[in-house]
Amino acid sequence: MIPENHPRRDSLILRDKIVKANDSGILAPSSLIAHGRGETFDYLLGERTTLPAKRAIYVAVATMIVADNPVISVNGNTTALVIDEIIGLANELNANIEINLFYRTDERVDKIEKLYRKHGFDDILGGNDDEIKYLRSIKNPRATASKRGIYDADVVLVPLEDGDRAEILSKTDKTVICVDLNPLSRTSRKSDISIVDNIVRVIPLMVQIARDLKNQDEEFLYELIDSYDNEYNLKESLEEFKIKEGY
Ligand code: PTJ
Repeated sequence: MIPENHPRRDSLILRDKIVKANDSGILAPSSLIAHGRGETFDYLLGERTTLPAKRAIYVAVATMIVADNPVISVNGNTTALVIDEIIGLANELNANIEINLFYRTDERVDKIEKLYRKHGFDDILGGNDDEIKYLRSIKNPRATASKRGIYDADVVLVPLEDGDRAEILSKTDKTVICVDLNPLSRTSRKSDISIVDNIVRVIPLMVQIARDLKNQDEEFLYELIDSYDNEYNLKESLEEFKIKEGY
């Protein structure tokens, strides 16, 4: 039981979600380490959505709205932290959701698939029975993708992705959007739109922004997309880590 007035209550609630998800068998053992790393970056960032993160989020949503087949890739951590919000975003954007695990086992895939169904999302891709293809014919487990999902997608949202896969995806002509609290990671550096923020703040904000941007002209959305410079935005994201007095 986490006391209501605990100064780190929100952070402890997230830890609790991760611990429970781990007990349920949907996480890889190193997921807890990955979460801890994310926690540290978030602490240094001041646990807030920065201006560059907001800019990247707007561009990411606009890109997904104008896409033909936007796909949201999900792993254990993302599922543990924001399953309902991911489903909300997929519904808002008419996007597919694909299970894509770094430490893939049939058992974990099966459990995650069942969890999405239990939360009301049935057409989940990347399951054990799905048709799998290799991206750009690269015979590497990190290059596998669902034929109807990432393989065919023009835009892929990859929260908490590992560097190998981000690198392989960046070699395709797909637009890669990542959510990663580490602005120096290979994933952040290889993606086309890098959102340096916590997934628990990003996905709900994306849902809100999607509701707004869906009513805008395509011309406006393309202006947003074309004026965006990810390298510049990443530099600005890094600047936000300057530890300020009074933290
Ligand atoms: O479920 P699986 O098998 O696909 O495995 C998932 C993990 C996350 C274990 C796997 O992809 C992995 O090992 O990832 P890495 O290489 O540790 O990278 C995860 C990145 O996500 C790191 O840069 C973390 O800082 C970042 N991160 C962790 N938690 C969050 C986060 N970024 C945004 N929001 C978070 N809550």
